[in-house]
Amino acid sequence: TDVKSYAAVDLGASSGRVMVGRVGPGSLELTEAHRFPNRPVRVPEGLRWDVLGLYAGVLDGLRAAGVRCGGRLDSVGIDGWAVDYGLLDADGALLGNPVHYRDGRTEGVAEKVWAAVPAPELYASTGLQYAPFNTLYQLVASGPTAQLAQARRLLLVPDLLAYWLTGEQGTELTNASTTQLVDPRTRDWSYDVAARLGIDLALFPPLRQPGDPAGVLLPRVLEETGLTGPVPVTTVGSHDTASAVAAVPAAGERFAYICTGTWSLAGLELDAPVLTEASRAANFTNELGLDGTVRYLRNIMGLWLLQECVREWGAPDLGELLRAADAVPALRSVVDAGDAAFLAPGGMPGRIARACRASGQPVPGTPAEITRCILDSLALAHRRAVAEAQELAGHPVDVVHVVGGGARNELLCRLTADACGLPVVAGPAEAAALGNVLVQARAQGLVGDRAEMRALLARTQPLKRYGPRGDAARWDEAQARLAGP
Ligand code: ADP
Ligand code: LRH
Repeated sequence: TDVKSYAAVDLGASSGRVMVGRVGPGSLELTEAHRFPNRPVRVPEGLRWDVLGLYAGVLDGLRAAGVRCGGRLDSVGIDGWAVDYGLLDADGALLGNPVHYRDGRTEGVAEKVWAAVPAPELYASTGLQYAPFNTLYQLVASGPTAQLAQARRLLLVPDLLAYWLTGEQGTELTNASTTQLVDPRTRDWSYDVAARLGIDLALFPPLRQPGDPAGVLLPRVLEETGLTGPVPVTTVGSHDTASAVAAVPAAGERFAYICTGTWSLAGLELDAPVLTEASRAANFTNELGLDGTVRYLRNIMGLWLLQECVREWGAPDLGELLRAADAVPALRSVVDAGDAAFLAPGGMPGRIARACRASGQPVPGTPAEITRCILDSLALAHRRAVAEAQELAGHPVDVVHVVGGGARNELLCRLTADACGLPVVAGPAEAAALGNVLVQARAQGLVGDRAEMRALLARTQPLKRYGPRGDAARWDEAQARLAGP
């Protein structure tokens, strides 16, 4: 038939999934083959990813995907969260468990880095926001470790899994752009920055681009998954947010997007980076997207705030919690959802309560009140990011697209429309997997350019629209409470 089957491996910070995408002329259908939790593990030396558990989940998922497709897949693509990596020794074996980006080892490292490369210069060269977990800071933090001394290769997490599946190594560009070691103007390594910080770029295998071939599944992998070979692996936008932005079902260019999952990543798709001092001060990042695009966005703590509370509350039903939060009066208390104080795991309800008290607002007590505070705060941060991105980039928008798991949260979408004062189009929730599938399909000639990919998504995926209501003044007043006395 002329319908092809693609497996998209998508590793989010809260769950991994293997999705099957079927693409034909003018058709696109996505189904879930397998989902598995992604839980950080704390060991005495710090917070780590269970990368072997994730790889086992990927193998289970490929098997499940094969079962749906008669054992035949036309290609596999892998995307995942940014910045983190595994180190390999001279034999190609993994050295230890990849460090979790929420681990505390980069505390105080930024000051050391900025002494060698002043922050404004670093921004002008790499376009990346300051975040303590950027790979650059992680590498400087691990500089003195025995593990780094032994390392001969560094593979970003999706590239590491691709290596285990195929035996081939590469560094995918969109995810490389999150290391803070890439120049967004040349879309190549920032050799000067790396040299001045003593970071050995030879650790990274050569850059590869979304759409490039990435090898074929190894015989042993075919055996374990029951798939019939050969199964090619295709390089996709391996940064999950790059894949998600590729799957924003927008028409034209006047749109903002918010990728809402564990994080909220709010911003614009641009043709060129914005490297101004004002942009740096506002902590906007210039990550790389498909086809020469730049993802100009801000990181907002996102549904992590809620995930952590829900974990602490013993995992109550999310739907019920959101209905109860809907009944709580709006904007009673808000916190700064961009604040790195919320980065580390643990004690989230207490941290939110303290932030409300410190800014002289009523302290939310019940789970419903805390949930409402989180969603109001996220919407407020969305409002600010969407407004500031337009201003800093000189790129006005008429609509906000909300994609990712948060697109399923109707209250969050409604509040975001109200806060931004713009219509919100919500969906698809599995945008990263869809962007992953479409880049594979495009590499095999089934779809055309980005505009065509987006038109196909808009035609085939269920989307929900929210019109803005209410008045901007209420949101301005809430924002003012966070500005301090
Ligand atoms: P990540 O890729 O970062 O792991 P996802 O994009 O999968 O995250 O989003 C996960 C979040 O989506 C959950 O924490 C939850 O808040 C939200 N979510 C998922 N399903 C629903 C739902 N049915 N209703 C409301 N929110 C949902
Ligand atoms: C979202 C994400 C985001 C990064 C963060 C570390 O999953 O990739 O784009 O900033 O994880």
